[in-house]
Amino acid sequence: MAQDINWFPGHMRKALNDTKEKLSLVDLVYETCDARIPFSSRNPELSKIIGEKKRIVILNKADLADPSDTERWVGSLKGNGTYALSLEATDRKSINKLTDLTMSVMKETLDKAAAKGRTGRPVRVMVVGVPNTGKSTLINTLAGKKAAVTGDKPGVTRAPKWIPTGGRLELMDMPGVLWPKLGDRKSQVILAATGAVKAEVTDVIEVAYDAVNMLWDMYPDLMSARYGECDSDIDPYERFLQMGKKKGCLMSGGRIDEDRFARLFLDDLRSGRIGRITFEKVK
Ligand SMILES: Nc1nc2c(ncn2[C@@H]2O[C@H](COP(=O)(O)OP(=O)(O)OP(=O)(O)O)[C@@H](O)[C@H]2O)c(=O)[nH]1
Ligand SMILES: [Mg+2]
Repeated sequence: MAQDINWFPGHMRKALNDTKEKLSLVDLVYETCDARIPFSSRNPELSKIIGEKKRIVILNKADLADPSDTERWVGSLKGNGTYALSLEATDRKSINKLTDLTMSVMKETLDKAAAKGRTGRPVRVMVVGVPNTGKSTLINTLAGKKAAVTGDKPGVTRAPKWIPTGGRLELMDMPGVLWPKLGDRKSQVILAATGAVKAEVTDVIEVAYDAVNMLWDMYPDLMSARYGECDSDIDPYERFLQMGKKKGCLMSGGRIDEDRFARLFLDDLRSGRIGRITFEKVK
């Protein structure tokens, strides 16, 4: 039986408290999630805190997700006062639609302020979301400079930080936050597989094995293109070993190095080498 994955260090609890405390300082919240797992990468604790505050849900890393699923997700998230769009935070061009949407969401507030003679004040935005969903990257792209630290692992940003963009936006970078109980096993696995959970707190073989099985069910063509054909009735563990063998992950005596293959597979998945995949479909 696989162990539950838990990762909720002190700085995340502090970040949740900071979010609550600093929310009144901002006009708007950008909530980033991972377009490959739009349900599991949204933190219910954050949602509760954000409450009625204006928010734009950003399905980031859209370049790694299945485009038709992303379109469906954006459609299903939008409405009832919530705004949603998909992005590639590393790409300046894809950011323009976020700036446009922000200005249209804020128009009424800015017009009212202008009527009282307060023109040109910056729109203040807090950027929140689960770890590794591209908050700091998005801020850097919006600011046009490397003002926030980024990294290809979760838990990079440790404390809130205001970053002016030099334009109409002032952004507060927040640490990524998870919540103490991370949903069911599938949610835990896809959060870990896509890199929102620190590798050190997971069993990489278990996570890779479960993710491999999910992807064979959902994207058999992409999987066989990268890891070779497999009999459709093959035992899943045999299939995992066969994939490891094909990728040359062998130990002395010809045994499969499961740990090395698991890491190789997760690296392929995170960097998009398997193809554009979305683990969660709109119901
Ligand atoms: N492919 C792809 N990678 C992205 C995108 N946005 C961010 N990344 C990568 O995702 C990783 C995490 O980015 P960060 O900006 O550090 O994420 P964060 O949400 O600030 O993470 P924490 O501070 O740990 O919560 C980095 O390696 C980025 O280069 C994107 O749209 N597409
Ligand atoms: Mg960050």
